[in-house]
Amino acid sequence: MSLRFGQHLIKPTVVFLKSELSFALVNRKPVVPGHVLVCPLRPAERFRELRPEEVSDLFNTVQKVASVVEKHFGGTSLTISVQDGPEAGQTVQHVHVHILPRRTGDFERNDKVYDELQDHDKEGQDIPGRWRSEEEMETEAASLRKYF
Ligand code: AMW
Repeated sequence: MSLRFGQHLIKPTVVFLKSELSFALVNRKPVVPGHVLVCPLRPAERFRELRPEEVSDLFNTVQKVASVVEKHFGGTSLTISVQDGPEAGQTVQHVHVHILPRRTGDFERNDKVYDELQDHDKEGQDIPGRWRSEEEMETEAASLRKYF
């Protein structure tokens, strides 16, 4: 069964973890290798709308997923980020936590990752020709699913 991610319908084949109240999916336009997303199952738009048990499940899931993607993608640090509202760069109207494995020298200036997060899915950037193939996303999801 497909899962809703804001305005998108997400195939189960690109989802690699489902908990009681959250799910994790691979990204169609990752900023770095291993850039994945964790969302509440309920399509709440803003972080403030989440119930305490949803916040708890979401961040417990983030912690598990973050450890796995850091290891799997050979990172040595992580950027964990929420763009909460359009002025903060949110384009999908469904709370989601970005998890990005980081390593030395991945950006010329370390905080440039935040510029990239702002820009990578803006109009003009987020076009089908720049998305990963479904096959690539499914292969990545399958290899991450094995950790859970
Ligand atoms: W936001 O700018 O709303 O904080 O981030 C939305 C994220 O969701 C981006 O990283 C974007 O690449 C990703 N994304 C959007 N639609 C899909 C989709 N259908 N499948 C996977 N990732 C998606």
